[in-house]
Amino acid sequence: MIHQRLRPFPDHFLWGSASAAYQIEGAWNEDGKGLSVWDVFTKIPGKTFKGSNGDIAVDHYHRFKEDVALMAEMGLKAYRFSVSWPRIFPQGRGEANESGLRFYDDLINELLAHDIEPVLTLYHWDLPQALMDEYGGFESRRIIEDFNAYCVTLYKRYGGRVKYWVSLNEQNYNFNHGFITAMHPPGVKDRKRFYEANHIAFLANAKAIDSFRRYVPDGKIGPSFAYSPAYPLSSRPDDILAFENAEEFTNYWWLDMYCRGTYPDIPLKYLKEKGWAPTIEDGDMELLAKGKPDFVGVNYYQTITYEMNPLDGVSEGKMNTTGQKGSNQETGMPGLYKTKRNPHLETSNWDWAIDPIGLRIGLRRISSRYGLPLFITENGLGEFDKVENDGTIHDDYRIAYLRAHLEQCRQALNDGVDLIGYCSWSFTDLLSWLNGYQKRYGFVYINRDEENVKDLKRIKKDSFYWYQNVIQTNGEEL
Ligand code: BGP
Repeated sequence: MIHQRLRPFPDHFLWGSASAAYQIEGAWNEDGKGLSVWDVFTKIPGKTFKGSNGDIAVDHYHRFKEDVALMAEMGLKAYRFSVSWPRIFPQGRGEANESGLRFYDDLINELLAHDIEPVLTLYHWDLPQALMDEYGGFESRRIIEDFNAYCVTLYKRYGGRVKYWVSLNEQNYNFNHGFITAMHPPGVKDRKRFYEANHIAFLANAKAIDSFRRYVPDGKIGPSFAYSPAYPLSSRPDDILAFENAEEFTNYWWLDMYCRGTYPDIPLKYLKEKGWAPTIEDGDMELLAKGKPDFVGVNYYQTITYEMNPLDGVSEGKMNTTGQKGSNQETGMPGLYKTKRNPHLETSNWDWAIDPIGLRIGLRRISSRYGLPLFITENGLGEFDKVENDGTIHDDYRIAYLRAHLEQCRQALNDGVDLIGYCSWSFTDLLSWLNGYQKRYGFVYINRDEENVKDLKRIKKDSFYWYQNVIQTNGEEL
């Protein structure tokens, strides 16, 4: 679709930026916070780049006022952050920790005082370790009640001040790594357990959304989905079939459940034959039907290209977590699909394809299929940054990336997608779960690396001033 004239971004477009508790807060054992699974997992040798962890992260817990002041200086309209569940319930359930609740009170008040709309993520992967020890986290249905009680606590406390809420962040990505590649906690490789736990997470998500309707009737809630739209490697029919497989198994399995409350038929039948389908108990489908969101949160970084994978084909491949370009390996599901490098796209140093048009394609696919408003809750470029001798940081590659993606957002809006906002990933540099601190995403540089916490000084990059102007001109000057 080529538009002759482009309408501008809507007036109340949420120009934002995002983060997650474990990646920025630090203060891992302060003021009554309990352990999360990431506090424990990152300490297992070999799990993260150079053994990096979020013990101190970028010390946002102690420096949030300075960080919010920078957001205000930039003119940010929205800030997406997550609440650490074990900061609120150190044991996962039981009595709430008042100091934890107060921290987010202060953060929310600080944002509102600067006219920044808080966008609160309920779950960005930091499950209380206590619940993992007690019943295996998402492998037990007990988590549905505990997660709901935690969410209701936050609804009651913040519901009057926070309008936008994200339920689960990237359930697809997090569970894939938790139960298939073993790169996230609980570090399991078992497809049956993957689909079972994932189903329980859907139930927890639906229950939390159902409760939201009672406690925050005027609010808006939706999950954030890690959407990598699938492409076929070529027009060969079996590559097209591989791409269809990938879209159904890696995307619609989640999106259909969130938006329609059902699993797509063809993957479900296949999984039943393999013995991997989740157990669906009486009442599950009724609860899942209550989980319909107000918007779909889209975390977009790249498209993924697929070709057919034989039955004895590849299933596991090493992922580039070092920034050594070209070290990423193919992966797939035998009999369904395998990933291929797209010959038409450039990649980052972490081998992520750079594909702005893919964002427009993805937004259109979701919009056409489900007819819901969309909110880009993450999009950004992880790269090495260099501080010049005079203290400046010229991240023109990041500006180019963000600009190109925002241009496609505008195209998508003109196509008819109801896009309500855009949160870049991320506001400050932060811990990249598996890739340490050298894979930087922020508008604001943080002076630290894996070995050395240094002074954690905040330095504005060129992209800071660029995005400031984008917001000021409501996207007219990209
Ligand atoms: C998403 C996560 C974020 C963030 C981002 C960048 O999957 O929701 O928390 O980390 O990706 O990924 P990475 O840090 O692996 O480069």
